[in-house]
Amino acid sequence: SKEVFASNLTQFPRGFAWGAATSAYQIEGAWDEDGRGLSIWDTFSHTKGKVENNENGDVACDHYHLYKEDVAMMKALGITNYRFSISWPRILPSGTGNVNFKGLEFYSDLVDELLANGIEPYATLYHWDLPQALQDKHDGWYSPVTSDAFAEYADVVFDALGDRVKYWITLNEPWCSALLGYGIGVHAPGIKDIKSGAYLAGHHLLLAHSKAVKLYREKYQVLQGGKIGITINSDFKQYYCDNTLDKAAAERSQIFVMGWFADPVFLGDYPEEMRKTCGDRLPSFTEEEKVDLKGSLDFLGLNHYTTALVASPLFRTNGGNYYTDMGTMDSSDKSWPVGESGWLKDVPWGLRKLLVWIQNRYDDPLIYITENGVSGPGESSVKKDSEGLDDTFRQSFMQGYIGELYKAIAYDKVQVGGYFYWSLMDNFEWADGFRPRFGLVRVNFTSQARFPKESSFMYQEMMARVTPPPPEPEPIVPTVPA
Ligand code: GBH
Repeated sequence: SKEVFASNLTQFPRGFAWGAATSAYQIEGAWDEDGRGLSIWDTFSHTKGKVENNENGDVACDHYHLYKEDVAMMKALGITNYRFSISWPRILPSGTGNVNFKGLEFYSDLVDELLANGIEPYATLYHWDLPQALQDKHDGWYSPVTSDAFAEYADVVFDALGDRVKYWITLNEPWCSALLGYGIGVHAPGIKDIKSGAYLAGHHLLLAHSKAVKLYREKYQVLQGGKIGITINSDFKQYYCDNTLDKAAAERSQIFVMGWFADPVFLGDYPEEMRKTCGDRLPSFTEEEKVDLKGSLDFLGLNHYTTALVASPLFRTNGGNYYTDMGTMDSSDKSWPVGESGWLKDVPWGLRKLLVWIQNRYDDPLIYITENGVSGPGESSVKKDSEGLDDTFRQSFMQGYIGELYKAIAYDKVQVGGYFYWSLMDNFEWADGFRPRFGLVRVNFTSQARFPKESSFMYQEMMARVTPPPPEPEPIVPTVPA
C-alpha cells in the first residue's frame, strides 16, 4: 500500500514552519509589574478553590524577566518559529483607553530578540487574559463593548509590532473562553450559565475577531504584509458504532465544537444544526456582521490534542443547554494511552481525520497546527529534575501525531503550513495549576532553571530531517579547453 510511511517520512513541504508555543499568563509572571493591569485570570486564580493547590501565574516561568535566556534556549534547541501571546492588560491596563508603553516595550524587545536569533514570531492577541476592568464594567464577553475594546487593543498592537510580526492570531480557542469561562465556570471569570451564557460570550468573541481582522486588512495589511487568522480548538469526534445514529451524533458534536466558531469565520454564520436546536439562545448576526465574518482569516490555527468516541443517546432531551443541544454521549477507548492530563488520550489518527474533515467542510483552507502536545505521566512527581527528562511518552506521542500530520499532507493533500508543539516549556496549566507538564523543556519553578527533555532533542532532529535544506548550488566547473 502507499501508506508505508516510515520510510517516506522525510520531507515536509519546503518552508513548513516548525515551532513551539506558549501563552502570556502561563509563562510570564510579573503580574503586577511595569503598570500591568489585572486580568480575569489574576482574579480567578487568587480566589481560593478555583485552581488546584490554589496555584496562580504570579511568577509562573518568570519569562517576563528571563525572556532573553528563553530565546537563547529556543535557538539552542533549533526552534525557528515561536508562537506566544500578548497580555492585553499589560498594553491597556483598563482594557481600553490608556496605553501602557512599558507593556508594549516588553513585547517589542521580545520580538527583536526573536528576530535577532532567526526565530519567526507568531503573536496571539488573546489567550484568555481579559482585562478585569472589562469584566467589572461590562460583564466581559457578554457585552459588544468588549468586542470594540478588543479592536482598539488590536489597533495599538498592530501599530507597534506589525512592522516585525507577520503572523497574527486574534483569539486562542474561543470555545474555551465561552464554554469554560461563561458556561461551566471552570475557567475565568468562572460564570456558570450553560443555557445561554456560553453562546452569548462566543458571539462577542466572534465579533471581536472579525472587527480586528477588518481593521488589520483595512489599515495595516497592505503596508505590513502580514497574515491574520484565528485559532480554534477541536478534538476529533469519532463515531462509536458504524450506524446512522452514531454517525449523525459524531458529526453534530464536531459541529458544536468546531463549527460553532469555524462556520462563522469561513461561511459567515452559525451552523444550521446549531440554529435549529438552540433557537434564540444562540444570538444572531446582522447582515453586515455576516459579511465581515465570512472569510475573515488568511489561515486557520488549529489546536488539536485528542479524540472522543461519540454515541447517540437513545432519544434527545430538551434541557435547553449546550450539552443537550449537542445531544451526544462522549467516551474514550480503554486502550488509548493517557498521560498526566486525564482528558488527553494519545490518539494520533484523529488528527489526520480532523484535518480531512476541515478540508472538506471549509473548502481546503490553509491550516497551521498552532498547538499539539501532551503532559508526561509522572513528570510532576519526580524528586530531582534530572529524573524528569527521559520523556518517552511524549516522544511517542509526537512521533504518532507528526506521522499522521505527514499523511494528511502527503496523501490527503491537506494544506498545512506549520506545526507548533505545546509547549516550549512546562508552565501554569490553568485550573490544573503546575501539575501537568507539557514542556519540551522542564522548568524548576523554585529555581527557574530550565532542563531540556529528551523530546526536545528528538524534535530538533525531526525538524531538521523533515525540512529539506535549500538545494545546493551546482558547482561551477570551469571548462578546460582541450
Ligand atoms: C489548550 O487548550 C490551551 O490553549 C493551552 O493554553 C493549554 O495549556 C493546553 O491546551 C493544554 O491543556 O479537564 O475535562 O475539563 C486545549 C483545550 C479544553 C483541553 C479544556 C482541556 C479541559 C477538559 N482544552 N480541556 S476537563
